[in-house]
Amino acid sequence: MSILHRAAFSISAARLDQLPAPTVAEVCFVGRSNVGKSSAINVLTNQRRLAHTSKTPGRTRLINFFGIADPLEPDAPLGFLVDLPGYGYAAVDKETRAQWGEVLGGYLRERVSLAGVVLLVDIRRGMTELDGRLVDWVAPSGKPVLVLLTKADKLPAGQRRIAESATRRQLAAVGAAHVVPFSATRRLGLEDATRHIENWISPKVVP
Ligand SMILES: Nc1nc2c(ncn2[C@@H]2O[C@H](COP(=O)(O)OP(=O)(O)OP(=O)(O)O)[C@@H](O)[C@H]2O)c(=O)[nH]1
Ligand SMILES: [Mg+2]
Repeated sequence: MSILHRAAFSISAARLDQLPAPTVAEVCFVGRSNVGKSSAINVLTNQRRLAHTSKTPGRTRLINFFGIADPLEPDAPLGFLVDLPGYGYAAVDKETRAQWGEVLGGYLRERVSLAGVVLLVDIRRGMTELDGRLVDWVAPSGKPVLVLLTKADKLPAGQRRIAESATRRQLAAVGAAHVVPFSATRRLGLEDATRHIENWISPKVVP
């Protein structure tokens, strides 16, 4: 069983000053609205409704923290999975969008407990300008990025591979990026993604 299956809701925050103290490793899920962030969290944690999913873009409006319980210390989590609101949602007014950009940018640049970033990109659409900007925010920190090419069930295998190599080329300048075609509905790429995220939260010590 994956340690990620032990995730449970901890807190929601609207602003950076409401986040828990940065004491344990955090893995955040970022990407455009409706790309499948909440669905990915649910399948990775093997829970159907841990993170709220919706057909309506812009559903996740708060920063939601899910704690991974430590079996030896039930009161102190081993780490957190963090579901962030999506960006690029046209129906959001300009001011809200600018505000959110600041919260997201601040979180990615300054959160000392951030161990790795899961960037979700719709496999049919590929990386957009906003996704590129996000990678640029993270890159200077040297933190690893796992790109999940979501909704891979919507493309035949050949096109999936083309999208995968195109994304790899776009990320060539980012040292620690790993690209995985992913489907929450078909559980595609699940093992690979799980291994990566587990290792960020609870690194395997290699002698
Ligand atoms: N076919 C298919 N649909 C998916 C997949 N993952 C998510 N979806 C669908 O895409 C829609 C959006 O999924 P969410 O997980 O809510 O997306 P989100 O990125 O959390 O969206 P916001 O919180 O609004 O930014 C829902 O209708 C999901 O059922 C997938 O792997 N395959
Ligand atoms: Mg969501």
